[in-house]
Amino acid sequence: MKGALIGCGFFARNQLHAWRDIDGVEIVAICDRDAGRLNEAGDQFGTEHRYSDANAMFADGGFDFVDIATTAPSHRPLVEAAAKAGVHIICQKPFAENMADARAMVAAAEAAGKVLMVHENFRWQSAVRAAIDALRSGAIGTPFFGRVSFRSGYDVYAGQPYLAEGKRFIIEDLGIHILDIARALFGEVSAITASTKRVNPKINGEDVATMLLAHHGGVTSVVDCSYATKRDPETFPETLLEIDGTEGTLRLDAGYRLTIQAGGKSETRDVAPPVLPWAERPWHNIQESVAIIQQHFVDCLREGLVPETSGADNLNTLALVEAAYLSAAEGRSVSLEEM
Ligand code: NAD
Ligand code: 89V
Repeated sequence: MKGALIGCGFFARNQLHAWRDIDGVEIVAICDRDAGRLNEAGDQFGTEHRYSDANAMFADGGFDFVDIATTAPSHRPLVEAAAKAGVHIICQKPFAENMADARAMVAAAEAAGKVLMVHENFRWQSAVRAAIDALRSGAIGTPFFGRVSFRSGYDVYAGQPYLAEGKRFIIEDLGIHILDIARALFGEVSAITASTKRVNPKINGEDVATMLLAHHGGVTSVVDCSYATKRDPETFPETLLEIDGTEGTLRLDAGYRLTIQAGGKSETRDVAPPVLPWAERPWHNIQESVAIIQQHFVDCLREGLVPETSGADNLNTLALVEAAYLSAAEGRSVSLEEM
């Protein structure tokens, strides 16, 4: 299976490492408008075909899928060009800056008969996955309350300076992952209430968001995110969980410790992710999930299955992001039907 990658920036290195480790997959072409980044990635990964223009790369072809690793503003034109070129697509989050663009991308891939998956990787982190699997197996009965929490003071702006520049920040960049985990755990959402705050005066967007979600299945969840939380130990980039069910409780605590209490027993497991050979702490958790989600994409292509985080699925996560911003702006609960 041959692939191409567009966007050789900060995060794409992880994607290139992960592709290199997947059996039967080869990245044969890469593209970036920035010649320095293009050549640095091309030299590191030995990629011969290098392009500054994605349309030229699509015109030359020679690959089955494209991995779009650019930031959101470029996603729609690149996804539409990929669909037109007749290749399968994996696209980074945030999938789009608005619902109209996201729906147009899903429609373009559908019309072309190609698979479109969003690189929504946090639900694929092995610690989070262990919690999802335990919950789905009924380990604590039927859940009725959940807290999905990401609080950190890690300097994310050093590696990703654009995060400090946008009008929107934490819900769009990080909250999107945490809202997606809430969907994976508790199902779809009927209404959301959100409040946001900017604590760090050096950034333009909000760096704190607290959201209350009413899920169709009857769970109420709290999704809270902060990049302004100075604490020790620093837990970046761990998502912590507290879930109450009719038969017990599940906790994913700092240090990747999963505790399930049910039937009078308490079991604690170490669910820490491995540090892959090309990974480094503290990013190893995210880096492992990149390898897992890309393997999932390849497995789906090989077996003709719809990826769990398909473009169509991701519309529901993106709708939560939009609804959260609307709720915070207007100081009211927002029904997802409004999206
Ligand atoms: P970046 O700005 O460092 O890199 C993006 C690269 O894309 C740049 O080199 C830029 O020149 C190139 N580019 C942009 N538009 C292009 C176009 N039309 N044609 C060719 N090249 C183009 O950004 P980043 O920090 O690597 O983030 C990329 C995406 O990955 C973002 O959407 C970000 O939210 C996401 N991200 C995801 C995770 C995750 O865990 N899933 C983690 C970090 C970043
Ligand atoms: O995963 C991400 O999307 C990153 C970060 C962890 C820094 O929020 O942008």
